[in-house]
Amino acid sequence: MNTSVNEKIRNIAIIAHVDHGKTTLVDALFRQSGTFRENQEVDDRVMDSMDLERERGITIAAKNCAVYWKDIKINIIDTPGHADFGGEVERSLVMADGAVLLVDASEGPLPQTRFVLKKALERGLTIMVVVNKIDRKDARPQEVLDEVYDLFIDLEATDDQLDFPVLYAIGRNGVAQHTLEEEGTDLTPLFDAIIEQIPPPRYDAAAPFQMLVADLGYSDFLGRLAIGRVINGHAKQNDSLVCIGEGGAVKPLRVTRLQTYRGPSVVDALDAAPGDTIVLSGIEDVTIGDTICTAAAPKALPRITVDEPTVSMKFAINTSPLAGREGKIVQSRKILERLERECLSNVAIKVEQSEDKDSFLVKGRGEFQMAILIETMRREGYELSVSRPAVIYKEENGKRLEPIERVFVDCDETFLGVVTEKLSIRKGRMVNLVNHGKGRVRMEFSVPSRGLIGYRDEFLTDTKGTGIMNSYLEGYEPHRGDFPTRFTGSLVADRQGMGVAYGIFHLEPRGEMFITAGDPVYEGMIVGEHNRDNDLDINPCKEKKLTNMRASGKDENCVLTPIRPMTLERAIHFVRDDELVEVTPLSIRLRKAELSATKRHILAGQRKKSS
Ligand SMILES: Nc1nc2c(ncn2[C@@H]2O[C@H](COP(=O)(O)OP(=O)(O)OP(=O)(O)O)[C@@H](O)[C@H]2O)c(=O)[nH]1
Ligand SMILES: [Mg+2]
Repeated sequence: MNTSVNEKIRNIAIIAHVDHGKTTLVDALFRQSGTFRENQEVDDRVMDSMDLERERGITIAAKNCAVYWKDIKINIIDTPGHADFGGEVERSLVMADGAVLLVDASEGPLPQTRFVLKKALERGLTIMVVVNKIDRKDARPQEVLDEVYDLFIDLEATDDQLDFPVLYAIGRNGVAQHTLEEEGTDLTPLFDAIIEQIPPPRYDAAAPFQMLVADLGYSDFLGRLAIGRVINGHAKQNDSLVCIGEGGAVKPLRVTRLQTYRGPSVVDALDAAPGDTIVLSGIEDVTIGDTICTAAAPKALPRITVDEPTVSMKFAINTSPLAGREGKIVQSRKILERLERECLSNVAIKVEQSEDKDSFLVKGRGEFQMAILIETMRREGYELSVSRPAVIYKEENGKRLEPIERVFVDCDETFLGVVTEKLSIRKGRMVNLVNHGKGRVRMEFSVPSRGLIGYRDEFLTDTKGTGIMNSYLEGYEPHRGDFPTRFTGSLVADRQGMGVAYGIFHLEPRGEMFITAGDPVYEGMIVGEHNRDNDLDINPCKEKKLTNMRASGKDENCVLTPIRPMTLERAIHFVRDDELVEVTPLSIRLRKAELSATKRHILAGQRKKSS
């Protein structure tokens, strides 16, 4: 092998726990490298370009971009910090030679810091640590840095890896500095450190063109785009190449267009150079992990592997009596096609046909990732029904093992009791408790993943929005036994019709209502949460009987309690195993899987008998 380096390029991924300031830092890198015209109006968090990313204020998909510093091109991948999108980080690290690990100067390393750092160390990347947000009033940068060292040691970093460069930054102000004492003025120290510390890409100068596809895109003009890093060699427009798919199938392709990154967008490239990240068009049938190379030397690179999915949900056609009224796309074949398309570009998602023809088992990294996929689909016009997320068990020596998470809780000590109680009902065990004596406690639990589904919302309510909870997948353990997913029953409509103020008003004492006057209902639809633990069939369409002796105005006096909007996430967490969420572009409804009250009663009777 004739190893050379491409001094003109650096490839970095920016990695961190959620909200530690990755995307904001990329904004500043753009601004200070002259990516934008002077006076150009640019939004905050440019890289969060998807609608849902902007609405939620979080990064969902890892994205490439590039800046120039002193004639050197720095390819940057802005990655998501939410654990459910961890697959995106794993996928993007194959394009990088180094990683900038951001750590919030107040929060310190958190579970996803651990996950992303572990993945980066495993790939042998050179790591730079940036203690970010040192402007926070509660910043404790020195302590945080110590915690980062501890984390490296805990992850068995080599001596070389432990010798990481450190910078302190206020990403939002575009400032980085080497020490806490100095007063930084801009990001020059960070740019320089990237150029000096991150190794330039290495390649085999004698090898022909070879590229690893790490992402897919789509353009109306160019069709499917294969995005990835050039490992060796060069390529030009019109070159005839081949793509090696999973299993070794070789497909020919002609390069119709070559592009590389400049700022957040792409520009045409005459030549794809080794080490650079390129966007290649000319092949429709390509997936992440494929190798694109020359026909003369068709050698596949190792495929991209990511961690296994941990939760699954059933996606099926919408079979409610209201099906097909609000969505454009309703057929199961279309739903399957859409899900298969998702699998192409979303490496952490897998789809399987389930036993019945009309439903599919979708597997992913967490219920939030699932909710984002469902939300994306409903915005595209799909209607479907989805089940409660279930964790994926493992079988080992005939024993059923379940995923266990290590949960870190930081909350006011007054909530210690309620948090501990709720987690122990869910078969969680406390493993550590630290009371700093300042009114706040830090607790550590080991909890089955299935106990955490839907618990986050409750946790926030229980701690009055002030608690912080983080977790990571610790491993698998023997099943810890059953516990109820919900301690309340459902209020179930017993007929088709429309919610009436009078009827709903008189049901309010029974529990929290999900519908209001004028909302359509059907038999088997869940219209509220029952205060008791059993389901109750009720009639929300009931009208006041009109009598001749009508006291004026009395029947209009039903002032309904305002309902909390039913969000997709709340719905997914609410439903039990015998219930479904009906999703359309306009509505989120809850329903019993079996709509007929009679059939449900027969089923319940049978269950009682057999138990
Ligand atoms: N105080 C302070 N806040 C910052 C700084 N940088 C970013 N923030 C804030 O931190 C929040 C999260 O910023 P993002 O850039 O979206 O964080 P992120 O790491 O990209 O988040 P994900 O991609 O969702 O993991 C935003 O409200 C920012 O305004 C900083 O230097 N100081
Ligand atoms: Mg981000």
